[in-house]
Amino acid sequence: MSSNIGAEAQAAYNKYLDASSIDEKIKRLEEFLSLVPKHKATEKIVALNKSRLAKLRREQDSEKARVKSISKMVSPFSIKKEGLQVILISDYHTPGVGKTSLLNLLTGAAKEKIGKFTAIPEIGIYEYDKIRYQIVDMPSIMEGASIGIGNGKEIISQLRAADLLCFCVDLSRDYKVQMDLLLSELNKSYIRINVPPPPITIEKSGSNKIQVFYLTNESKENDNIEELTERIREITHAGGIRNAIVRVFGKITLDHIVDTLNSSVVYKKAIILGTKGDLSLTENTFHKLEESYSDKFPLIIGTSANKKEIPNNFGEVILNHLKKIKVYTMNKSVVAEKPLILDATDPIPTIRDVAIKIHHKFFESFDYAIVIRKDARQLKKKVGLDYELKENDIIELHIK
Ligand SMILES: Nc1nc2c(ncn2[C@@H]2O[C@H](COP(=O)(O)OP(=O)(O)O)[C@@H](O)[C@H]2O)c(=O)[nH]1
Ligand SMILES: [Mg+2]
Repeated sequence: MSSNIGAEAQAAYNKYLDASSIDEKIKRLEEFLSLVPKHKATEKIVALNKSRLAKLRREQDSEKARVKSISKMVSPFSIKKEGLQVILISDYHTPGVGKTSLLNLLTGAAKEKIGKFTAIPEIGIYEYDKIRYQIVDMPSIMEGASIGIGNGKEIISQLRAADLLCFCVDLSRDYKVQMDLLLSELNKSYIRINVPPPPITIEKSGSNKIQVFYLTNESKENDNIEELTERIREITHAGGIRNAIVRVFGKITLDHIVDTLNSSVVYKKAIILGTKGDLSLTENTFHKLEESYSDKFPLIIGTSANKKEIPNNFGEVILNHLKKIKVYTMNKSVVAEKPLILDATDPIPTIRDVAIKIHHKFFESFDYAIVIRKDARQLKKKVGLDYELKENDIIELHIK
């Protein structure tokens, strides 16, 4: 480069030539352009390097856009939910407990992943009675998953969306070690298993105090109500809420109050699937597993992927366990092939739920519904929005 650009500018230019990254190049070139004396003799050099700088900036922008689009790419851990989501989980161990084998047995998916370590979820669709169950085979849960070990955060955030968790327990190993790890990591991640949400609500209010109401007879049977009310006030206050209406509907513990204040807490239904039931002595282990956990887990099933053993009505079993029922809609006397799944827990589902679920217009312009119930005295009935539904009802909605 010509000598009339000055030593400082020359030094900056040399650094630009040596720079390896775009950011560094841009920085050095900007430096050079600010140092170089602007006169006729340097005109061209300045223009040339301004142009270089502009190009580098464009490159920098497109690089930034690329990085951004990568970070926006859907993570393999964020699973698009389809049908009822059933997630298989287990502790980390080699060889594995048999999750992928179960996934394959139910859905035919991921055969090539059996016996291999999988770092991301494998997914398959299991269909029973025209109901689709999305079976998710999660990577194993390691000790410390709740603080992020082994993609723990990603795994656990998915569990929060599940309709059902299946604790897969290898019956040829110590079942307690496996159960303890899963229960402990989930509990630390604020996932409560097979317990209903506590009978208490805490609602922020405008008033300048924490008011506590006991709204049912059962709630009035809590020990020492005066002291409990004081504790509720203290805990709610410590949780950062100064003005609230607290409603108590049943017997509660102090942990219930803490959980109610913590919006991260979720309540999930879970079952246990004992695996490798074909191996020796596993029958004995299965009975012990049942004895130890039947209080907490109302459904414990023994399986063997190798012998293709899993209840052949597995779909029905889990639908019942989830306390859901299926009903069918009918349009111009044609019954839909696919059922509609409704929550059969309190309150009992009605025509209103079906109307809302299908389309809001059915609810807004509702006139009447025809319900066909095969084992009822009156096969066909004309009913209103409040009519309570039963499993396998066939429903035709009529709008005004
Ligand atoms: N004997 C027996 N072995 C099984 C069974 N299911 C899985 N395995 C074996 O256990 C190992 C781990 O199985 P895999 O399904 O990959 O477990 P994952 O790591 O939990 O997904 C493999 O070698 C399987 O062949 C079973 O029902 N019986
Ligand atoms: Mg696997």
